[in-house]
Amino acid sequence: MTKASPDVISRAGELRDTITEHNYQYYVLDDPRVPDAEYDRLFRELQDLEAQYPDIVTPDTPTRRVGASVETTFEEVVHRIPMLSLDNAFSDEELRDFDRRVKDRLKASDDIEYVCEPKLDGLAVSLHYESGVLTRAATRGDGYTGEDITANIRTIPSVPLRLRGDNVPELVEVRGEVYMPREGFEALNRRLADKGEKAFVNPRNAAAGSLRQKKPTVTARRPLELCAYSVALEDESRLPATHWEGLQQVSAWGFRINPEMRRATGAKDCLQAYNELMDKRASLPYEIDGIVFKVNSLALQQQLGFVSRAPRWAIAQKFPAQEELTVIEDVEFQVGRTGAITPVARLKPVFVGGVTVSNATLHNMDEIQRLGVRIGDTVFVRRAGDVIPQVVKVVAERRPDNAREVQLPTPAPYASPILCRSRVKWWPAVLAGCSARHSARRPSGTMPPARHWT
Ligand code: 9MJ
Repeated sequence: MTKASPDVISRAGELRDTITEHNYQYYVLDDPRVPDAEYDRLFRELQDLEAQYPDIVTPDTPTRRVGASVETTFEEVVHRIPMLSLDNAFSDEELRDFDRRVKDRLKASDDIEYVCEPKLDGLAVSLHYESGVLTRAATRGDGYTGEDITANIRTIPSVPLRLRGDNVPELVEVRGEVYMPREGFEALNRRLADKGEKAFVNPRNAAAGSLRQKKPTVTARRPLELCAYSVALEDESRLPATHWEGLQQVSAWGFRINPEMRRATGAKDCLQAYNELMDKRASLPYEIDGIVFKVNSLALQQQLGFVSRAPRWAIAQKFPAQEELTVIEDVEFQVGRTGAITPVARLKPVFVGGVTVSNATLHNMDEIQRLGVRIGDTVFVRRAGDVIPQVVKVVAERRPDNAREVQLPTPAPYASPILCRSRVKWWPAVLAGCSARHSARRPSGTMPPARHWT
């Protein structure tokens, strides 16, 4: 093997730093600094050098996020500090009770300062960095023991393989949530549907399924992100005084932290943060299922301690659920202006995503087949953000004996339907032949015009 010259070693180091910086700008700050073509040239140059001189490869090189032959081990990992869960508050009153308990326990007369964090709906993970390099990533598991998912976590571009900055501690553990942004989730489901594979019910399941892969090459193709929300140091004397400052430190090390985080003093301010985040919920590019309030002072957190499996210094206040169960009472066919026919499920009304929903799109006949929907089925209905409510899963165990198959509308005998691969199209002339139940009537309720969602 040819030994790399000092010039080659130096150029490889320069390329690694430049590419790592571009990755940070792109994946963490969402602010790319170079066009893709330039990035690709740099990446290829580094790949070529490393192929020619394998001994210059470092554990944190950006070319090796996906190890060629490495498989995720899922070996058992005991958490040095347990990854406990959060208590929930389901109403404003329960949040006020929480704040009262905190103040009573601390014998505080002044209002308490909290950090308010969007509660991402993903999977909690723990990342260990030794001398600044990512050495181990684990799932939360039961809070005490998780699974080693290092090879999969390395494929997530917003996870730093090396901490930024010079003054990094010897051993640090960063915790956060791995999640799949809405756009990536929808693109992934489209891709799976095109291949005739089963789609994921929601972004959380998609993120979980992606992390559970044995082959990191599969995980690498999934649009996952990591958002950090806490830090623990071996050398506690290096911890800042507040959780907020800890988050700023984590951000400086190169992690994505949530830009919606803010501080609030007292329960009233917290409830205002809850309402403001609720108003923003639909417009965020990722799903959240609530807001987490954490006592900001680490000294006060320590004083409060833990009860059973949850910290006394934090609580999650939940948002209305975006998925509920209901029953399909009928399926009708809605005809758009272009003649495209969309099956619409008439549902037993259900409160989901903050509104009462009585219709949900079934998209097309392929989708009905893929889901295996029958009239009478109990189904998961999902309404996330401002999108049309969707039927995402049939609960097979709850199928009644009299469940009926969904029938296509019967066309007039003189007209022939045009059957496309993924959608049934009918010429408008055919509509005259449709029965009343399959008429072009626009369904009442929450559905916008067909052209937005067929
Ligand atoms: C989420 N899911 O976004 C925590 N979380 O803190 C945030 N989860 C958490 N914090 C301690 N922002 C345990 C869990």
